[in-house]
Amino acid sequence: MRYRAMAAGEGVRVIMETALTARDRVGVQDFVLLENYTSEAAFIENLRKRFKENLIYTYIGSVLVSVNPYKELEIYSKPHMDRYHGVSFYEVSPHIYAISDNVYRSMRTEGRDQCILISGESGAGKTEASKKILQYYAMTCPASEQVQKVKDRLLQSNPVLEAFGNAKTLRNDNSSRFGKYMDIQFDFKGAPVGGHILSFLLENSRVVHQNHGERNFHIFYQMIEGGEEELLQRRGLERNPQQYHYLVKGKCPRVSSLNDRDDWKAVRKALSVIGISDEEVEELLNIIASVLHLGNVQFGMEDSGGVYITTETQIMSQLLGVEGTLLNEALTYRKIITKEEELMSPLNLEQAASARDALSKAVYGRAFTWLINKLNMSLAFRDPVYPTGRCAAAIGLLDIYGFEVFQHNSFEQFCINYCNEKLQQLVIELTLKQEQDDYVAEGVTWEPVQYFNNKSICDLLEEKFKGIISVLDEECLRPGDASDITFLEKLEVTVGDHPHFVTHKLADGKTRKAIGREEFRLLHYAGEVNYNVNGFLDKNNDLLYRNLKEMMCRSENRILTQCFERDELTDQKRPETTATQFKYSLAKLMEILMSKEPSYVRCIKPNDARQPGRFDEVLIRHQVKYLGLMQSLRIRRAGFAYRRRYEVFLQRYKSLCPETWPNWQGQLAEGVATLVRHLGYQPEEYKLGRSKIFIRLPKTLFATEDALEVRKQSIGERLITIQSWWR
Ligand code: AOV
Ligand code: MG
Repeated sequence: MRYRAMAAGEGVRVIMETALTARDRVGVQDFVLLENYTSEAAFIENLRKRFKENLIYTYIGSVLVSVNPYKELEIYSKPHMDRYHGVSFYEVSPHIYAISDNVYRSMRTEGRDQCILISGESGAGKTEASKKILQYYAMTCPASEQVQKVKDRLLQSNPVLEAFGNAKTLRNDNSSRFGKYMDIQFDFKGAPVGGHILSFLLENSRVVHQNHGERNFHIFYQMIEGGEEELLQRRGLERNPQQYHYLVKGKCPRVSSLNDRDDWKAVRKALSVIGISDEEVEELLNIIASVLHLGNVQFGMEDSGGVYITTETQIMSQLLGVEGTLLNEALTYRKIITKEEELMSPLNLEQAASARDALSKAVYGRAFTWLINKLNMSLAFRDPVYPTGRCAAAIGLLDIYGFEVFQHNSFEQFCINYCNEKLQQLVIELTLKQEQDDYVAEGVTWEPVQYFNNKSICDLLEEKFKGIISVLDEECLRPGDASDITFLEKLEVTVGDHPHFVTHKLADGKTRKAIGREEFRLLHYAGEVNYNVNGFLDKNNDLLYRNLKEMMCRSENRILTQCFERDELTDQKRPETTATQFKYSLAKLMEILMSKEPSYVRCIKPNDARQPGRFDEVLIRHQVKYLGLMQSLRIRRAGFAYRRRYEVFLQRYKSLCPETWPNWQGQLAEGVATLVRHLGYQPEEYKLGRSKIFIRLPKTLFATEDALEVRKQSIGERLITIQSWWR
């Protein structure tokens, strides 16, 4: 064996065995080092070994794979951060901090905007990962007093966003119900000086309805549980979520993993750190309270068929800042404007309930947008010397709602899964491109890899004129008998023969039992989902009756006046539908991400029970498959398993060759060539590119690595523990 040439004296076997046992026990820290890299079983086994040892992070080249431990690990302290600060990516064990640091250093050295794309299904750990990255930058980047303020605001934006935008679902007690892309802006010294948040499609239907076992947005429960007595009294609220229809539809107002009272305190503090004034907080809480009261509005039926309100509305009109009579009228009548006249048409019971719910959704949804704008104002980069100056570069963090499948899936899941489909597409395109570019830049021949491309599913969803969203919009705009069912029928005609679209109808006229008559099934990259079309048209239209809008435009609540602007009333153009707005915002997001240097965190959920220590192989195998991890590994291993920049390789192994030790004075490439010749590398085992060495098989690297251990032992140097390299 090659290492024997360098090994001096006794103990070689012992050290070799230590190395092997460690590798055997904790697996390899980078999947590219797996001998049997095409085997899914070997991949999962490696994940399992590491998970068992609480090693939740593993690389595939530069991609970080993270398995949710569902328990607090002692790996996120300041000393841990320090260990990764300024240290080369591969010199330390895999960690979210290593990725964070690497991205930061790339931004600093190349001056190019970066982004970190975090993906994985609901509950896999995306939001936690994004928070850890933010904390890392807040703790390790240089800071003046001014910068400290920005850091605090960046950090405190999280509790606020989570309170208003997250909720308990059946998949995750703290599930993100909006997509978030956050830019952290840095100055020329590398200090964070500002930030900007883009939010995507908040699931505002949750305000008025929650499925069994789910909750409304956290903020409602936090205010009810944690709000001071006087704060609740002034808003006519009782300290009991059971009193509010909007809070108990899912029949679980309390969640054991959440402490609403403590979270309330944290949110109040965060709002003030962000710079939202006391008056604004008051107004914001008035809005939250008004939504709770709206949910309790009940109607009675008049003999004429019209409706009247049977519940008290005074406090609600005060909170909304609108006149009581106007509010009562707007909830029971609809204004119709013809060329000749304006008519007030009475609503029936069903229409009145849906007008009430539409108002609640609009009020909450727009208040959320106001909050994001407010956060952005607070985070805006202001250069004290050059007020119009630009920051040097930015790091973007993408944390969206993960792919989700429930027993009952509706328009919301359709949008969320569409978003995941787009992100997957981007990841495929970018990783392939990055890899290809690396080979071309280094002058090394690229060997193409077969891979699954989900572009055709994205087309099925969003293609102009014939995609599902187009068909949906068409039905939303069509006057007359358009309904959720006619939408489904149109889909069958338009996309019925698409390989990723299925309904209950079989080609031979028989029925497929697993799909309901009001459902269509999409074969997503991540799995099959049946969508029930009920409510698709309404949710896509998201209409608010004109008189409700008019009323809100006159509100005296200062936040609501900013949310409902009068221009909206005079604007003749029909607003874009929800799905189309979402499609445009995703296209814009993709453009932003494409313009930046991407890094990836791929999150895996180990079990559905959310328990620590449980490694559910079937569930994990499924995620490994659809996240395309084997594919990423194959692409990464196509040709060469391992590659390092010359300086990194030489620095690590120079002690193994008398000519490169202690310092190589010549060209880096020559130094590496001399070193590997001395180590006895055969020509077919490696290639030298322009700035990197490419090694074909892991065993070559293992032998070199073992030799390094032997040398360190034999010359009595402090042993760099095998674990630190292999973990
Ligand atoms: P998600 O963002 O991927 O789901 P989260 O980041 O909210 O998932 O993680 C879900 C839960 O898993 C958290 O509330 C923690 O309890 C736990 N968890 C995740 N990562 C870690 C970690 N590194 N260490 C300890 N516990 C962790 V969704 O937003 O639903 O798609 O839409
Ligand atoms: Mg999340």
